[in-house]
Amino acid sequence: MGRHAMAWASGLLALVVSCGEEFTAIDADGVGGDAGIAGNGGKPGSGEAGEGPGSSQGEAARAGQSGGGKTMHAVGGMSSSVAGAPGAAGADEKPASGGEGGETSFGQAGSGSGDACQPAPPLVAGAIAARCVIGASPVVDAKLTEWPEGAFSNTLTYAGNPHLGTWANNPTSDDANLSGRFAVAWDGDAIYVAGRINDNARQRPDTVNLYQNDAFEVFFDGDNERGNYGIGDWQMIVDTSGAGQLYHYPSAMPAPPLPSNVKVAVANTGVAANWVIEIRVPFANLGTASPALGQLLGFDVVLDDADTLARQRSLTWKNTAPNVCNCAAPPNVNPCEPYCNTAPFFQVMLGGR
Ligand SMILES: [Ca+2]
Ligand SMILES: [Ca+2]
Ligand SMILES: [Ca+2]
Repeated sequence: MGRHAMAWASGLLALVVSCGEEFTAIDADGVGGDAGIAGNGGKPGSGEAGEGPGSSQGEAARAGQSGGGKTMHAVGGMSSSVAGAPGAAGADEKPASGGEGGETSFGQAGSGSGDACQPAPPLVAGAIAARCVIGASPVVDAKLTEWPEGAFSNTLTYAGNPHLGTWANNPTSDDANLSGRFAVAWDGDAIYVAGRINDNARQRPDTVNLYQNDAFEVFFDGDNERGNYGIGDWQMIVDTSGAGQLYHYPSAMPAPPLPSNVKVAVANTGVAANWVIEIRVPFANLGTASPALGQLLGFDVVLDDADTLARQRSLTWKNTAPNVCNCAAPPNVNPCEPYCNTAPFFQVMLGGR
């Protein structure tokens, strides 16, 4: 069983799951509202009615993130701050403006002769480029000022990406409900990922299986071998509290916490339940200790959204076969989800500055 199956069996929702079949969700608590997340190619649910700001505020308070407050979270030896969720509807997220000055932008240091980021390799087909930041590495503090806006060109939306769960099929409301953008960078020691996530209601109902919460998942295949999960293959999950887990299919849930040398910081943007995340993963953890210009890693991103219940919808950046899932134990011949097998991943190339 994959993690979806185990999760549904243990949550509020009683359901039967086999990867490749549609999920059936039952609202066991009688509250109503959303149906659970649907299976691959799943059916539309009951819509988004009832996911108002009041629900957001109430759930945020339960998670210790009530409006206006600051909560400190230590993750992987780093502190991260999460401001409270005001619960107000808003436009596209913007990074918090306070205290973000003075950081070096990419491309403003280390250029010129002898630059380890040169020459920039040509982008390989089927890959995105991670920006080389040797000499100007980002600080993992959930302040994304050192990430140029243009770097966030990788998007996840209901209209544009594989998705599961309950959606309105309305671009405006769906994008406010869950959407995101991310950027990737690298230096000689680590790969960095920054994300900007739009959400309308913050929710953290599950402290055991973090993907049931509002969460950002990053997948790596360190040597790009693209098969069953092995050494250097990662699914890391970070929720809006800054807590993180490292899942490794088909290992049993709950997944262990992230290694202490992985740094994560998250912050609320102050608009709706939108949030940002910044991640640093040492290459050594991915089995590729000597990164080089032009090197390829398997890579993928998933966004999870819980608004009134445990996870109600998700977006997957790359998913090669969403309707023919077979997440059976290895050998996994036909994976549909990046948590089953690294084959559905896209690639990130270690690019120039
Ligand atoms: Ca930063
Ligand atoms: Ca949402
Ligand atoms: Ca949410």
